[in-house]
Amino acid sequence: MNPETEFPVYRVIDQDGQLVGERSGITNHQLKEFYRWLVTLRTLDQRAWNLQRQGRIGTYAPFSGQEAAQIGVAATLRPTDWICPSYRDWPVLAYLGTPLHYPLLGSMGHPEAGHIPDEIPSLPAQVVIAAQILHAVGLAWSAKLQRQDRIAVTFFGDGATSQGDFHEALNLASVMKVPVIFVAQNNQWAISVPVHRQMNTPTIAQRALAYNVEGIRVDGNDIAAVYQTFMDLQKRVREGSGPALVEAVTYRLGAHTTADDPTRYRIGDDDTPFRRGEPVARLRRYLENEHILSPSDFEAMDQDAKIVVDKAVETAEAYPKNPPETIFDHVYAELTPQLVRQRQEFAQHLSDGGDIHG
Ligand SMILES: Cc1ncc(C[n+]2csc(CCOP(=O)(O)OP(=O)(O)O)c2C)c(N)n1
Ligand SMILES: [Mg+2]
Repeated sequence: MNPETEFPVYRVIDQDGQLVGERSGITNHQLKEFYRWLVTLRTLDQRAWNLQRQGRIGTYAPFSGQEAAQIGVAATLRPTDWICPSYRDWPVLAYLGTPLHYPLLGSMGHPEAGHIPDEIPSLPAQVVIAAQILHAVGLAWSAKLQRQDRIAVTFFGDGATSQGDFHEALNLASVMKVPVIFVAQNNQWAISVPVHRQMNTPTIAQRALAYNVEGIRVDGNDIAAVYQTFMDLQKRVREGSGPALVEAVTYRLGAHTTADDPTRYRIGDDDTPFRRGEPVARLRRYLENEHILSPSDFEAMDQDAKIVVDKAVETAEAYPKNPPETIFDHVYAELTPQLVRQRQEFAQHLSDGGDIHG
């Protein structure tokens, strides 16, 4: 088997904004709305980075470069579908209705960010790599047993596919034939480890074969390709075709988190095809080439994005500061006696003038 030919990357719009595949079922209006989302989220992500550098928020995991791989999926789902996201998947949650200040709250130590609004059936953003993949299988299995018309979709990274949880999840999902879609965002890096150093297969999609699951590779920087793939796939999975694994080939444009310095390990990647093919510039080129949006439309959308993001920052910063000792409060539903003691000691330490570092 030649994985590169068995699992070709499905693409509709190339990095120069030229149509290289068939555009089907996606209107100009939808593309304009997608562009608005991409620009809004990119603006938010860049602002969050700056806020961290100014000391106004804590550690933050940027998602720039991965917006299309997420929005293109979210746009095909129903409001009842389960979402099991990771820490880098705020675009999915935002598209489904989570207010834009949530990712900022999360980096300011506010527990509210862990409580996605109730009307969105999503688990909190998972930081334990790959854990949410198994949760998605459980949720999809439960939906199947209860004959509910809903599917589960889980998002994770290339690094997560090297975890045992990923393999257990694919195996169980296949055996039980549950309605779950696994979305591996292959952003080429697991912190500082490039994808070829952590797996000995050229694609993630081919791993599906071992579990008798459908495997698909799509250009995750091409929102039209992602959307078209998922319009078709979610319908089949809903109708009972069984689980599927999608590898969205993308690129992490920024650092792993604000605590990371990629210039120490990512040498000379400024001119990679991935960088040039990033989703916002690519869709813009296409909309320009096809005269779907004019320069003044782009200008207006940039301005709108800035206003929306300013508002999100204002909302997040208006929250009262969270007392540091509340870090204990959400470990369990009720504090254990040991945690009660630690909480008291910590609060005392702070009121005696100690800092949060001990
Ligand atoms: C079980 C577990 N092991 C290790 C870590 C530390 N860690 C945090 S992010 C990360 C890399 C994840 O890479 P990938 O799955 O590709 O996701 P990405 O960050 O690229 O979105 C690791 C190893 C963790 N959070 N959980
Ligand atoms: Mg990765």
